[in-house]
Amino acid sequence: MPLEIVRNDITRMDVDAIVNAANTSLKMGGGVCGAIFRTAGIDELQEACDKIGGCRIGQAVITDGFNLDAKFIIHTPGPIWQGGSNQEADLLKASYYNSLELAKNYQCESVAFPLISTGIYGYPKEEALQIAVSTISSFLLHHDMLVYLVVFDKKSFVLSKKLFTSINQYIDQHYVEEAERTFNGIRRKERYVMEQVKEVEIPHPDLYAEADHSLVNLLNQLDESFSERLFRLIDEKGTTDVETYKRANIDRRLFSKIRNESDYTPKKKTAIAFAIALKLNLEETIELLAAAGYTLSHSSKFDIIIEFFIKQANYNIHELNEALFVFDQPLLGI
Ligand code: AR6
Repeated sequence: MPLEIVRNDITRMDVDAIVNAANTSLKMGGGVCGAIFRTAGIDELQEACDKIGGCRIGQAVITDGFNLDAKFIIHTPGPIWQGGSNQEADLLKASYYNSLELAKNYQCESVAFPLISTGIYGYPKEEALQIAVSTISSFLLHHDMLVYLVVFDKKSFVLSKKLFTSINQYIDQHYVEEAERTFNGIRRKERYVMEQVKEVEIPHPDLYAEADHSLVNLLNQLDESFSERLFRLIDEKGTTDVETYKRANIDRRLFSKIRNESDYTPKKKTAIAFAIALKLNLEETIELLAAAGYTLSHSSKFDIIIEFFIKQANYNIHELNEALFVFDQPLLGI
């Protein structure tokens, strides 16, 4: 799990680096800073900080962890809350971001943050937590690191738990989208080449009537893609994305791939699962399948079972899957 919110004393965290909510002169202070200095060893840590000399708000510097379990301490002075119109949000974001970058540069695999600025510096906890979580989760979309957000008091912990669920979903979703984007980028190129070959070899006869037979013109005649058609149907049926992928028995992450790639080509069983979820009639089902390059045929047991259910207007995907299972056919959805 890349971002975990825990309730703990940060000095007890067994991680590669802990982050100190520091001041710009890097002197021992109160709050989490005082606790870190006391556990690490006041003299050694102060000496190391004095060698660095200081740090600007939103920037980050690193020292040894001395007597802490953590190998390193990353010191970042967060902004002092002044009502919100003095770039506090940007500076707080910078504190998290620059600390993470520094941790990455020191090959840290795990880092623990306190809720920077939310004590002596007076930043409202709820807003600070949102900034912390969104900055960390955005960073984790592109980097592998285990990040703990260590909250000390009960109030922010309760809030964190609520946010925690949605943030995990955010990271999950952006991370997959990222991976798929690269994959589809490659596939898009392959498909483009295939389309050129296909279109050059067997152009649509109607298109011969056109004055200009150029490849670009031919490609402009493409119908709407599977994904475009699917999301148009979702709108037309007045349903929601969540209802659709749940009724289709489709994994949320796969659904988000399709949502983000207008030229995504699903497996046939996925395309059919959507037809079932959207309660499409036979004609509409065939149209949706065609957009992904498939059809229903009577030479296939699988297709006939699907056709049977659709004609019965039985759109219960689990019943349909039971039937497919009995007939040794692939099941719908994921
Ligand atoms: N473990 C985890 N979190 C803690 C701990 C701990 N041991 N102790 C406090 N917190 P603060 P700031 C939480 O005041 O607002 C210092 O003097 C605390 O509940 O430590 O950024 C520095 O030297 C709060 O939510 O940091 C600076 O001068 C959060 O840590 C100034 O305070 C941050 O509170 C920085 O103020």
